[in-house]
Amino acid sequence: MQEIKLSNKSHLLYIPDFIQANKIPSLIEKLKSESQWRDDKITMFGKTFDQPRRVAFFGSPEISYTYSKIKMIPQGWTLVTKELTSKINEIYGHDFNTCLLNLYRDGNDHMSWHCDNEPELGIDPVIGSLSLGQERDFFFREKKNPENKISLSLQSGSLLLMLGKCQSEFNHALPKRKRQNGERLNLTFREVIKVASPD
Ligand SMILES: O=C(O)CCC(=O)C(=O)O
Repeated sequence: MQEIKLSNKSHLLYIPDFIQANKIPSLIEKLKSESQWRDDKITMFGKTFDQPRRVAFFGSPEISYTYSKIKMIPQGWTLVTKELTSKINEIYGHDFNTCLLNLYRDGNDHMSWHCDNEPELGIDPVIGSLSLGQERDFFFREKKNPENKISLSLQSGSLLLMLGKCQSEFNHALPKRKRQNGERLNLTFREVIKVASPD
């Protein structure tokens, strides 16, 4: 386990081998086949684009989460998403109650700069992020000083925990990569503390 300090109030825990290597291929297949994948559109600067990844969202039915301006209604837990969430909660003492899957089909799929600061997550949310498949670069950039950039490489089977003020002080992104062109599955774990309004 590696602790990475981003600032006095923001740090990361990186656990490179959270999932044993020989378990990863069947886990990826199970997660892919049991997910109800969404291909959403995003609007930026008045133009509409295909979201550059596929997503699926798991949690209890009363929870909804508005992410990238898209309201996500969870499909019920599958055994595997429930077990992974419970395992992380037990080991690291969190209360994650949702799991968002991001499927990056190739190096062209990506995640733009953002932070996870939606009101449903409360103040200073902890975010867990499990990576399976293609290793990809992952960046943090300080909001008040964008020159301060930290780069990690997220290996298959690794778990990253973003702690403290990571979401208020930093943005993060998973850039396009020509040389990291394989498929990658990412699971992000959040505790949604407020049930969103029905509209
Ligand atoms: O795919 C990743 O590692 C990043 C996912 C992410 O930033 C998010 O879901 O908010």
